[in-house]
Amino acid sequence: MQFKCNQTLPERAIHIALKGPDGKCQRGDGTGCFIANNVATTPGDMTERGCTYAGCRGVVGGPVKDAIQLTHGPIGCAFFSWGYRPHLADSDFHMKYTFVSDMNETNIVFGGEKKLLQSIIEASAEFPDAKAVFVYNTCSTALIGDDGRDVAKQAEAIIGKPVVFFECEGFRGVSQSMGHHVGNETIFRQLVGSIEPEGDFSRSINIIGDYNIKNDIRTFEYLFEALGLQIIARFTGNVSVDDLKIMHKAALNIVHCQRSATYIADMMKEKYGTPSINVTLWGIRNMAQALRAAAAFFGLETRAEEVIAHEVTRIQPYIDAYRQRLHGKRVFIYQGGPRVWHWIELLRELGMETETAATTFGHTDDYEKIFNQIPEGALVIDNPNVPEIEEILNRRRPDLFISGNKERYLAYKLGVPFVNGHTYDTGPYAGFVGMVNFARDIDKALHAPVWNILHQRARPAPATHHAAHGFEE
Ligand code: CFM
Repeated sequence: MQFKCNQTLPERAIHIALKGPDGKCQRGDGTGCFIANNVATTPGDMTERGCTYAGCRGVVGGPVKDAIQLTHGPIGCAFFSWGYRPHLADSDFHMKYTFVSDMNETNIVFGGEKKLLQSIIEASAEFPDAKAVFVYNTCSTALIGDDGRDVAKQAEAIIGKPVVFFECEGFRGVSQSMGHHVGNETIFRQLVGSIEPEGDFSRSINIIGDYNIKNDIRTFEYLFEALGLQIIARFTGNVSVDDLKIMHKAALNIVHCQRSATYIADMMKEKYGTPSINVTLWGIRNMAQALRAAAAFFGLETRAEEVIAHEVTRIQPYIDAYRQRLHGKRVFIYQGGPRVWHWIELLRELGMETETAATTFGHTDDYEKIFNQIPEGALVIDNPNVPEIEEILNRRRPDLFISGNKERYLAYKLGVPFVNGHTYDTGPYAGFVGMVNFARDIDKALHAPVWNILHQRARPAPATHHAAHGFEE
C-alpha cells in the first residue's frame, strides 16, 4: 500500500508512515523502510524546523542564568532567539537581556573579529556580575571565516572570566537538533570539571535535559530532594555557570530530555565514569518510575514508595475527575521530538489515545519509542509542513491537538481544540502536580463554550482506523 499527503511534495512520502497491523512502521512509499528522519529538508518544503544556532542558543545555552548570551551575527539572529522560550530561573538576567555583535554590511565585507572582541569587553564591563560570556556563531560570521575561538581566547585574557564560543552556525545541521549537540559538547569541554570542590557528593545527582519551561522543576525537584538526594546541577534550566563547572561531581545523571542532552551524559560517563538513567518526568507511572530508578541506585527504595504514595494520593481525585471528562478523546501530538513519546502514556492515564504523532526533528530512537507506544493504524509524520498539518487536522479531525504557537491559530481556525505543549500557556506540566495542570488545560480546551457554536454546524465524521486516515493514493 502506498499513501501520502495530498497537499505535498512527492519526496515527502518517506516521511509519512502508519503503524501497521504487524506493529511495524509502514512507510508512505511502500518500501517497508523505517520512517525517514533527521535528514535535510526537501528544497521547496516550508519546514517549521529551527537552525543549529536556535538549538544551541535557544535551547541548551540560553537558560544558563548568569552568563552574558552574546550572538555573533546580524541583529535579527539575536532578536529571534530572545525570550521565545520561557526557561525560567530564580533570576531573570538571561531572559531580560540579549547581546549581539550587530554585524552589518561593512563588517561582513571587512570581518567582524574586532567588533566581536569589543562587544565582549563592553558587555562584560556593563554587567560585571555575569559569570561568563557565551558567544554563539551564526551563518554569516561562519561564512566569512571569523575566528571566534581565537577572539574568545583573547577576550578571556582581558576580562578574566570564561568566554565560551559555540560553533553553532545555523547551516551546520539539518535542524536545531545539531545545535543541542554543539551546546552539550562546548559546555562540557569548556566548563565542566573546571573546579574541584571539596565535600561529600555520594548522594548527589544532576537533572539533565530539563529547561524549566514555566517552572517545571517545581513539580519534580522536591521529590528527588525528599528522597534525600542533593541536586548539583541542572542541564540547563535554572543553572548557573558555577553549577556547570562542578557537575562532574554528581554520583548519578538523571536524563529527562533524551534528544537534547544525552550527549553530555554520555561524555560524563566516558570521562568521569558517571552512570546515568533515562527517565520521563511527565505522567503518574513515568514519574513514579523515575523516582524508583533513582532510589534503587542509592538504596532508598522504601523512602521512594512513601514519597510516591503521598503524591499519588494527593492528585488521584483530580486525575479521576478529569479522566471522566477526557475519556475516549483522540489526540494529535506534534512536538519537537521526545515530548511526543513522553506524553503517550500520560494521555492514556487520562483516558486518551494518541492517533497521530509528528516531530520536527526527532531521530530514529525517538520514532522507535513512538511506534512502540502508539496504537495500530496511528499516523506518524516527520517534519510536517503547514499544508500537511492542515490536511491532517481536516481529514483526521483529532479531538485535541497538542502542539506549539506556530500551529495554534491554524488549529483555532479549523475548529480543533489546542493545547500549547512547547512553552505551556499556564504550566508547569511535569511531575505529579503538573499533570493536574495539564489535565485542566486539556479539559478547558476541549470543553470551551465556543465549540457549542461550531458543533451546531455540520462536521466531517471523525476518522476511524485505516481507510479513514485519508492518506491512501
Ligand atoms: Fe527536549 Fe525540550 Fe523537546 Fe527540545 Fe524544543 Fe522544548 Fe520541544 Mo519546543 S529540549 S527536544 S528543542 S523536550 S523547545 S523544552 S518543547 S521543541 S519536544
